[in-house]
Amino acid sequence: MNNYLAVDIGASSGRLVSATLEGDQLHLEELHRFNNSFTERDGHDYWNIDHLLEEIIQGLQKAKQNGIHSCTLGIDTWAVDYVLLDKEGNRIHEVYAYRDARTLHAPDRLHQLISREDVYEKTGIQELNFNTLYQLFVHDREQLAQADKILMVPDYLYYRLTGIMVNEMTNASTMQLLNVNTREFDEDLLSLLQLRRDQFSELAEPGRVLGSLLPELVQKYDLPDCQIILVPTHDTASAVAGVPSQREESWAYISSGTWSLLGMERSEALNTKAAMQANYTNEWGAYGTYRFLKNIMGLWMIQEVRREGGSAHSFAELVQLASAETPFASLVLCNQSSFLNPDSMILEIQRFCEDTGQPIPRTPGALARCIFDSLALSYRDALHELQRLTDETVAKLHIVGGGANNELLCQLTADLLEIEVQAGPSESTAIGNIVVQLISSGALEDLKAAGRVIAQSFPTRLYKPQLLEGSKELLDRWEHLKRQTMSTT
Ligand code: ADP
Ligand code: LRH
Repeated sequence: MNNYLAVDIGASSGRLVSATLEGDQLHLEELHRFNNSFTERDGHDYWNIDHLLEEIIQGLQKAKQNGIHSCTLGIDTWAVDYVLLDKEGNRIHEVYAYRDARTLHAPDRLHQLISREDVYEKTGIQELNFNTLYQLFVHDREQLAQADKILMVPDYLYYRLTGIMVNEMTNASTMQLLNVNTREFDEDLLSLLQLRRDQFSELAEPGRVLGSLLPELVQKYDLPDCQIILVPTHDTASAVAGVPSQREESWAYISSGTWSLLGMERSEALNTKAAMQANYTNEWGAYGTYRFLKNIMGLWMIQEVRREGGSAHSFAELVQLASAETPFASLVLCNQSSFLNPDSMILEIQRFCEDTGQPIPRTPGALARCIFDSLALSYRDALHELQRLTDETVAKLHIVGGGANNELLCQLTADLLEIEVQAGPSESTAIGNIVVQLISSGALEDLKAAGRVIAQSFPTRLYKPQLLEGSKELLDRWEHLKRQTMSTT
């Protein structure tokens, strides 16, 4: 039986999973898991990219120890971060983490040279100050000029494993440098950054067989014989390919991890002015799809609260503690930039509540409750915007990713959005990575068939909307909070 391996690295953790397909049943086994985080050095935040490579090698060694001698392998990670390489293929800088504060004001500066409207019309990508476009805009000019090639993080990992360089499309689209009409790099944006097209590699479609592991790595570390397949290397692209939807009814998703990415899969980009004003994006997906979605601050907020508390509670415990708290006691506007990378998330949440005259959440349970309530209210706004912009009515919302384990947040989402929520699988990203390998090898026909197999193979939980007492007052308070905050920022 064929073994399909997925390396899936999110901002908070990475894993290597192995899968087999038996009839219509996909079996998944996690072989290796590790933490991921960025660290601050000399005032900047960096990823430890060498550590990630070591973890991938360790995972592959475990695969061989588990009897996997030959397999296919795909890699996905978070988006927007990049690596500059010299002519010899060596990295010429540490890899900045997208939350690094150096880009906070970059959009305003860049848009003195080209308008926001023009960039959105070209790229269809929402403005997030950490997009590669803005990161490269503030990157050291000399290093940029020296760069022979610019790869995204997963492209770099593929390169280190195979010696082959490509810019995989789904992740490349998050650079905000691709033109949605030509589906190539936009020359105006490249020249604005003083970059040349040849500093990037070929734009490659997911599904392509890239090559094999470098023989020296196989020998040195005793690795399995792996055929390397390009998957949707942007984790969110893989996550959406891993949704258990047969793509029939009108459905939307929340890819719920470090970020909450709420949107729809579409066959065309929607880069209208209204979409730009609502900050909706058109990221490229597998097989010509687009993810029309919005970034919502997500579970990063609880990750930070947990970390500051010395990781004394598990995520499941924090959900339990939150469930025992008074609902909707204090609310925060999650997408405010102050929550992107504060020195202390706890203090930032407390400051927001104090400034807006709300009770100050002080315990882990109260903080968690405030975060989950506020996220669910943000999802409500985003779903309404999504339906308005696409002129579609969403019949079902899939929640995938680690956040699908959060029963409180899933139920709150069903109640506030007044929609059926199907939660799971929590490993949809690794699953999406694998189904593209299955489609590539001919074992599955397309994403629709994949959705059916995923639905049959992994248990999910259905949350039906329940009537929320006092929802009118709550929604009035939420609207008031938005107006109040707008007038003070
Ligand atoms: P990423 O890929 O962005 O690193 P994941 O999809 O792995 O993120 O999701 C991680 C998040 O999932 C955690 O921050 C946590 O909030 C949530 N999570 C994971 N397991 C549980 C659980 N058992 N109960 C509640 N929440 C959970
Ligand atoms: C989620 C994610 C998201 C991006 C962000 C940088 O992990 O890839 O889709 O916006 O990280």
